[in-house]
Amino acid sequence: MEKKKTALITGATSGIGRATAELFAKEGYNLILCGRRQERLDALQENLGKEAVHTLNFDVRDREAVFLAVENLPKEFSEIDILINNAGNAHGLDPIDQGSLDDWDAMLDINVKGLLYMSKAILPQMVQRKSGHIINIGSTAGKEVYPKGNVYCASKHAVDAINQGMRIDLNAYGIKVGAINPGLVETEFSEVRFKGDADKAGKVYKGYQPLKPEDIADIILFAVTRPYHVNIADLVVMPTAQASSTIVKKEP
Ligand code: NDP
Ligand code: 8X3
Repeated sequence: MEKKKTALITGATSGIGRATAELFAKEGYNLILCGRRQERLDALQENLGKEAVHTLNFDVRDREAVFLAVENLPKEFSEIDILINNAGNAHGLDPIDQGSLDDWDAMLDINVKGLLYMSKAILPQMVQRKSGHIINIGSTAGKEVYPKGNVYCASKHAVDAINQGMRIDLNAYGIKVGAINPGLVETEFSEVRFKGDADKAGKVYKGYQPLKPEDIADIILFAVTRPYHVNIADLVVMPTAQASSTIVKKEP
């Protein structure tokens, strides 16, 4: 029987990460699920099965915590086949002259540096084994810039560049690297962006059918189940109602 693959998913407590965890659990993967909200990690482990799920609670901004968590994985979970760099969010939506420095720090520290810390912690074992698959969750915001998106878009453009750089540098080791770049997906993303303002967040997804986190989970599963010679290198996916970051066909 083929050995069960182990996937580590950052940002597994909500949205795209949680949907991916649920789908991968159904498909029989061993899972390392990461996030900061312990009660959600506990619920995931309870629902998805204690044997197949290991949880890690750390902030991806805390580089020591990232390395400690990866170094101290129990033996059954220590060999990571798939890394899904998903943790991230937008913080604020302001013109550049009015943006908050704390929001800027959060986006660059989480979306860019957090992704780098996670990758740096896990890459040595993939390089040594000459195998592995990294999926970076980018965004349409990493392909184009929209009004008031400034620093969030910059963080996702950085993910786009890092995805390309990883693919180039890891090519020699046979490690697959690819990005999935979603458009509008209804998750807690806008609630975080608007700092808990549920009304404002809800309006982002009104008047059209946004993507569901499960739609992205399906695509991630598709990417990791391609034959070895096929790598989904860079994929953009939007709701049908969306044509670009700023053009969304909404019903009145
Ligand atoms: P959610 O807010 O629903 O989920 C974000 C996840 O990231 C949570 O599990 C959260 O867990 C985790 N996270 C956030 N900050 C940290 C941190 N400092 N350390 C560790 N974990 C953290 O949003 P989405 O599911 O929508 O977002 C997932 C990814 O998809 C992000 O990278 C986002 O940029 C990207 N994306 C989202 C789109 C959308 O429209 N929703 C479109 C394009 C891309 P916890 O709070 O428990 O730590
Ligand atoms: C999330 C999509 O358009 O809100 O990355 O930036 S958007």
